[in-house]
Amino acid sequence: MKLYQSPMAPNPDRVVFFLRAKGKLDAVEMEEVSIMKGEHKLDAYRQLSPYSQVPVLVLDDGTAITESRAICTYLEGIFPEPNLMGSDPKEKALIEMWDRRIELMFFIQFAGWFRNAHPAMAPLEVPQSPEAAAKSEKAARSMAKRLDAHLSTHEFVAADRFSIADITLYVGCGFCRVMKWEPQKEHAHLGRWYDAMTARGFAKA
Ligand SMILES: N[C@@H](CCC(=O)N[C@@H](CS)C(=O)NCC(=O)O)C(=O)O
Repeated sequence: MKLYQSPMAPNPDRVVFFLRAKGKLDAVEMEEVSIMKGEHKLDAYRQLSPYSQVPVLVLDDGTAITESRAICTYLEGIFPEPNLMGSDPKEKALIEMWDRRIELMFFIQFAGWFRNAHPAMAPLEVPQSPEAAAKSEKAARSMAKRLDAHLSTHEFVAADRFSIADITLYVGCGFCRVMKWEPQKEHAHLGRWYDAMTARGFAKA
């Protein structure tokens, strides 16, 4: 099984951190794809990822799985411990609820800001739009505030325990540095939670 990933890119990091949290990083062969060199647009890579996105997990039978969360669902199935996606219907639903909220209302909003505003993204986001950047920035900042309020009464993002939802938020917060924004420094509860996540070590190379 091989994971095509790009260091520093947030979606691949979600999968790499998930594997590390499972203690299974060594079970998967890694291949680096340089987005900045356009390697994800080459024909051979498109055979695996038709929309030219990273990450992709290629199974030993050749099946290619894209979408970070779908890859994590597969990994959760084959490496069930420690459980990171819920162990009963209620937990599964709550963890998915928070993971999707974070992905849709924070992670993707931040990406919209970054892609439309950062000069390094100009070749990938054509044309960049200052209006789209401003709208996405506002949405990401507003969700950070909501997440801070949630974490003022919760130790973890979902289901009172460590889960994939914590990993998604952690990757998202860390990635915000590319726009010189650290929501975990701006919001005390987010900051407390972020430090606790750092101490768990799943983000350590
Ligand atoms: N929904 C996809 C998003 C994947 C994605 O957007 N990956 C970025 C890297 S973080 C990418 O491949 N960008 C290349 C491009 O936009 O050309 C997932 O969850 O895996």
